[in-house]
Amino acid sequence: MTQQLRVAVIGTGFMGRMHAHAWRSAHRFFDLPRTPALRVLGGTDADRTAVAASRWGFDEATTDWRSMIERADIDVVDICTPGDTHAEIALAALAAGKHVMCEKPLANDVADADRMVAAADAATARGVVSMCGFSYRRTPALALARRLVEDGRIGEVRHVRAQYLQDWLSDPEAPFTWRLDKTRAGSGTLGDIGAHSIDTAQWLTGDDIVGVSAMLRTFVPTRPVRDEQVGLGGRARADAQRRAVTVDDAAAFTAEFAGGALGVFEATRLATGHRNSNRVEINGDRGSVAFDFRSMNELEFYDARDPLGEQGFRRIQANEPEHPYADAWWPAGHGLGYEHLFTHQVVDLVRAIAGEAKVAPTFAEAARVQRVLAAVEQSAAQRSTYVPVEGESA
Ligand code: SOE
Repeated sequence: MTQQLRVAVIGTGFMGRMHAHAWRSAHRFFDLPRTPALRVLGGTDADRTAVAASRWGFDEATTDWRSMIERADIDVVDICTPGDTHAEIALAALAAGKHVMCEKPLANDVADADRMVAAADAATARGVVSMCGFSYRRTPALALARRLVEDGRIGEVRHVRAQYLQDWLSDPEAPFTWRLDKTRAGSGTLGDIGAHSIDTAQWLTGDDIVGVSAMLRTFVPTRPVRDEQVGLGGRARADAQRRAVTVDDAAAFTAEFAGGALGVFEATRLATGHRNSNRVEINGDRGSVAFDFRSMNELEFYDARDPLGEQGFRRIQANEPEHPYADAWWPAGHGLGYEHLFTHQVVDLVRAIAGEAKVAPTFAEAARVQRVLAAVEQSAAQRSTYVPVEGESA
């Protein structure tokens, strides 16, 4: 067994659970230069955190995240909490010399994102690694798409088309959560899943969005407050209090890329019938790539240089040994799932911490996404006026 990498995860929701699974599984399927050890899980409710820590394989549980960061026996802090806490936790962890993984979006606003970038840059000089968890980059089919675009197989990029559609909020009686509170989440669908589309588009094309024209919409202005004792996803009582939603339900925006490509983006959590339809298509002058998470093991590739009589979108199963990450898992054709992306994310972070690979996305890349989010919100507030994206490329 290689030297241990002692991990503290903060957050016991969907992402805390998912990241715990990733830390537990990575070294069991990949040869890693360090062996993750799940030392301590941090949460807000003592009982719930203790139960989760025991089930997810942590040595300890705590409700005091600061105590985790001060410990000499912690090497990595993994932030899986609502966005309003990302900056405070990351700044403290980086100052303490801990490597940091932070869930997306990096922060709730550009100012916090910039503070996190400055702290990460300073910590890098001390050998401390930081990454933002845009997990879809670790999908083998999307990593193949990036390789094809980088290799010029689709030629000059002209169109980027991205829709991220969910429907867990399409029922107006779906209960209020922190994701609907701007002070906690920073924004709604835009920052939650629109951020994935923005990062995926910039990463796949290697090009930055430099300006947007946007609309945001909140279709359901208030939601019932669910009793704490009703489990997540549980129904609120019929006479429950209702609380004002202070974020967007849906976002639609066009985008201009530095290299001239035109982007069309849509993100919503009210697209009835779409549980988690994360789609992206890129059209170049020599071909196209298209991905739909609902068939996450496949990439559609169109090569305009194929003989005319043989042209068409081919569906590539990205599970062959030469596809990114694929050879650590099952024989070709057996496929991977959503959870594998997070294991791959841990693999890449551990290798970066050991100096075997460059870390990506950095906080600087994630701050670039934050700038696009801010420009979308500004444009929407100005009746879709075109708004340039401020700041340098990452
Ligand atoms: C909820 O919309 C959510 O859990 C996002 O927060 C995740 O980033 C995405 O991967 C799945 O959907």
